[in-house]
Amino acid sequence: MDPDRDVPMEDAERSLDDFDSMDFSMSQNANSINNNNNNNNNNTASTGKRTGKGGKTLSDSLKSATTSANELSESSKLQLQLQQQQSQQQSVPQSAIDTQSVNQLDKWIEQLLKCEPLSEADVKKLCEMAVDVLQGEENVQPVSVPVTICGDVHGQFHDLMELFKIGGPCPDTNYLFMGDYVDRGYYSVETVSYLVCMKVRFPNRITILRGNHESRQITQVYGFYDECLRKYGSATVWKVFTDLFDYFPITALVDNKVFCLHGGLSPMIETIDQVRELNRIQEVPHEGPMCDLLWSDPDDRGGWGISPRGAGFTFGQDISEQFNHTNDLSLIARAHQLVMEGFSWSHQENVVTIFSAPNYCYRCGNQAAIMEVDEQHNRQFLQYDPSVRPGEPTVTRKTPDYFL
Ligand SMILES: [Mn+2]
Repeated sequence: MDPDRDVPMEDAERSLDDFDSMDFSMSQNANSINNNNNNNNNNTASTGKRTGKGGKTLSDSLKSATTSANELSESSKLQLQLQQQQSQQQSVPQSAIDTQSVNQLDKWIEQLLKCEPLSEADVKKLCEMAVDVLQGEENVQPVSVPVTICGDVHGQFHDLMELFKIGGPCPDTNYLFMGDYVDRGYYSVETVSYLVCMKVRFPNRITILRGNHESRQITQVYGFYDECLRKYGSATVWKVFTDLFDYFPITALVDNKVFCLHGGLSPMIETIDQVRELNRIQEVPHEGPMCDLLWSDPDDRGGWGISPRGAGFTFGQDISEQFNHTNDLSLIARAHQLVMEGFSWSHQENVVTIFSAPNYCYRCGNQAAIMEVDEQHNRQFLQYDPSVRPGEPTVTRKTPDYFL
């Protein structure tokens, strides 16, 4: 049985009323303009690459400006050149990261690697940067091979570190995560902070899709909200992250052949183009195609079925075969269900489930896995066991079974 179905509807409606992504995205824009201005100043000062049209360096130009008889006109020219360079820089796409941001991100990543949460102010800054990156991505985000595809992480930060040991460090290895970074484990804050940092730092090397737990409603019940309150003393960090979750892409398409998403198929979606038409920038709805993509599960029974989770559907092999045929796909890769070996084939290899939280909830005894897809589209599964969590007592708390 799945306790996710027991979410109180009143909470859901209240949090939908609280939704104010317009305000948030407007403040992002204001901030990015400021950042760009800072960048220009920094780049001019630090990179030393600014040369005039005749190949003059800045100091050459300044020297000639002070010694030449045409002092005024030389310095005016220089000013004009600098202005032109600045206006050119302002047209650079926002995805280009400046030196200052790289240094800041590297500092945050170093802190998070020690499993130390970022300050509230830093989380706000990080999420502002992340909105700029994620709003440029698509509902069906294209991803190239080689890539390593990962399933649920659920706040098990030390096991996420183990994942990167097994799969290879990012950005040397490209990663695609299929959602459910928060809830259940004790380190949702550190886990989602780290993955979002990596996304902003290496936007073309890591893709982070949305899972059904990347939601205001679900996180109020399954741990992330409480963890934010405990670690920060207020709900601000929870608010900032859950506002960011609205921007996460909902599916990815690896080399036009492997369709990746958290849950599964929807009776309202026959083609991948129909996914592209959805408005994803919102809280995960209670029903409809976007809900189904994040909630559905494959099933041994054919056709569509009612999901025991209370959201999404179950879908049979006939549905998977038809979807893969219609869209010229070789595979649907998804997460969302605990599988004891960390991966599990279904529907005659039309669907694979990948689960990357070993010993889920610190008590399930399962292995975790990730799936490498190489340039020739060969697939290899890497399995791993839980890592040691230093200084933590053995868990005796009862956690409800969730995946049956
Ligand atoms: Mn899930």
